[in-house]
Amino acid sequence: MDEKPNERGIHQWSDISQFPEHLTKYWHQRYRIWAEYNRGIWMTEDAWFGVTPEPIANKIAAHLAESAPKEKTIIFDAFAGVGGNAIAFARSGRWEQVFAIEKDPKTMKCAKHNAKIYGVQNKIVWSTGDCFDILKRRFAGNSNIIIFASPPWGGTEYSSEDVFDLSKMEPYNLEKLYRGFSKYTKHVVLYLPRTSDLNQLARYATDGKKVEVAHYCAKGASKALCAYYGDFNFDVEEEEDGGEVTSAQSPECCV
Ligand code: MGP
Repeated sequence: MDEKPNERGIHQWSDISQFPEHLTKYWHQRYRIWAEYNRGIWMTEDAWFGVTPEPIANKIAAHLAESAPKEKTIIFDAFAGVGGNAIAFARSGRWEQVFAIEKDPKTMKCAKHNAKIYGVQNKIVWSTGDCFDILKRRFAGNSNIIIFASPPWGGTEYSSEDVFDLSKMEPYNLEKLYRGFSKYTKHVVLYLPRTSDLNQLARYATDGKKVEVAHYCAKGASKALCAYYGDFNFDVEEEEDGGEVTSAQSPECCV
C-alpha cells in the first residue's frame, strides 16, 4: 500500500537506520507483530510496545468468537491503539459490529490505515475519544456488548516487579477499568501484564462465578494474559492450529 503518512509522529519505517534506537528489539519482531508489515503499516513510537502481536490478537479473537454467548453481537475495543485487536476481531467475522475507540488522533489514523491493509477498514466503527465517555453516550442500556480492553500498562517498566500491582497501573488501574466497564456489561475482557496479581483479578469475580485467565504465549513464554469476566464458555475443544502462539488457562486464579 503506497499511501505515506504525512504527519509528525506517524511513521512507516522501512529501514532500521531510521528506527528509534531504544525500540530496536521491536524492529526485529516487526513481522511477528504485523505479518503484513511490508505492505506499509503505520506506527507511532509508543505503539511498538502496546500493540498486540498479530498471532496473539488472532488467538484472542478466536477465543472470544468461540466462548462469548451467541446473543452478544457487538464487540467494543476500548483502547484500540494502532488497530491490532480490532483488525483481528473484524477478520474473525463473528461480530455484527466491531467498535474501535482510540483517544489519540494520530494513533487512530494508524489504526484506520492498518485496517485498510488488512481489508477490514469498513467493517469497523471508529471513534476518536475517551472510551468511558463513548460508552456513556452510545451504549447505556445496550445489552449486546462485550468490552475488550488492552489498556496502557504505564510503559515498559511493568516487568521490573515479579508481581505487577494492578492497583498502581497508570493511567487506569484495575478498579477504574472494571468499575467503568461493568456498568455496561458483565462481559469484560482485560489484556494485562503476564505478571498481573491474580488475587487482585479474582476480587472482581461475581459471586459463585469463575474468572478465566488465559496466558498468551509465543515461543514458549507468556507475553500477556487476558482475564475473562462474565459468562464465557471455555469448555469447547481447542483446535490445534499448528501456529506458534499457544494459550494456557490458569486454574489457580479461578474463584
Ligand atoms: P514487552 O514486554 O514490551 O516485550 O511486551 P517482549 O519483548 O515481549 O518482552 P520480553 O520480556 O520478552 O523482552 C510484551 C507484550 O506485552 C507486547 O507484545 C504487548 O502485546 C504487550 N504490552 C506491553 N506493554 C508495555 C503494553 C501496554 O502498555 N499496554 C498493552 N495493552 N500491552 C502491552
